[in-house]
Amino acid sequence: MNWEAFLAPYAQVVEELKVKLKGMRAQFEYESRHSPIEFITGRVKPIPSILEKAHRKGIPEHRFEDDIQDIAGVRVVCQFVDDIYTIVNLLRSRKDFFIIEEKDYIVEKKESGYRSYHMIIKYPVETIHGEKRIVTEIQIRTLAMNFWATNEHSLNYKYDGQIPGKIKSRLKRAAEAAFKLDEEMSNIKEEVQEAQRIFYEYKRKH
Ligand code: 0O2
Repeated sequence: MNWEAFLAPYAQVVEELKVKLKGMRAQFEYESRHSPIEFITGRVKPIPSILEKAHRKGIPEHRFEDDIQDIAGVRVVCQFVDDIYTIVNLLRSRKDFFIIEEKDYIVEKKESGYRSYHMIIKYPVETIHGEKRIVTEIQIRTLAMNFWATNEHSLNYKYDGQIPGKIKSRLKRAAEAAFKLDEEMSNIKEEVQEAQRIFYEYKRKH
């Protein structure tokens, strides 16, 4: 496998999508509206992680492009749960990629306690050999969901996917607490947004 050649279009997709999503965020801000996007990150899955997933799921090399759907990954982090669905609707209306699948792990959380909205898309990139459609995963989640997932991800790494039962049940409780935090914040959303608008205007003028 020539990894450099294989991964190059994935890196391009991640960069292009980051630019586009950051553009959306800026547009919300200069229209002086609450931005549903807090921040955006993206990464190309590291080679050892691709190989581990392929091994775990029994995916042969010629199926990597279609069956490992998160080689290119972009994450959109929002303040409020509602914002996630605002982003989902905006992404659904775009004409620059095709949606293959949507997974709502917010309505239906994963066994671990994980919550997020996943959108799997096919994104066309221009290469010197013509257009290539790259399968990409967009994860959309709140700050609280991101906090939980980041910590759980670290623990999974530390324990090589075998988190001890005691920590696992604490993590499940933490996931519920994070969800409760999202619910509580949603109840004062208008107040928070109004305060942020005032602050944004102040920053613009000074
Ligand atoms: P990384 O390091 O983020 O790239 P699978 O990966 O087998 O669970 P599948 O069907 O490939 O499942 O896709 P799914 O469920 O949409 O998960 C893909 C990605 O979602 C994961 O990538 C994580 O980023 C995230 N994710 C899914 N479940 C969990 C979870 O329980 N905890 C955390 N922290 N993240 C999760 P990778 O490859 O695991 O890792």
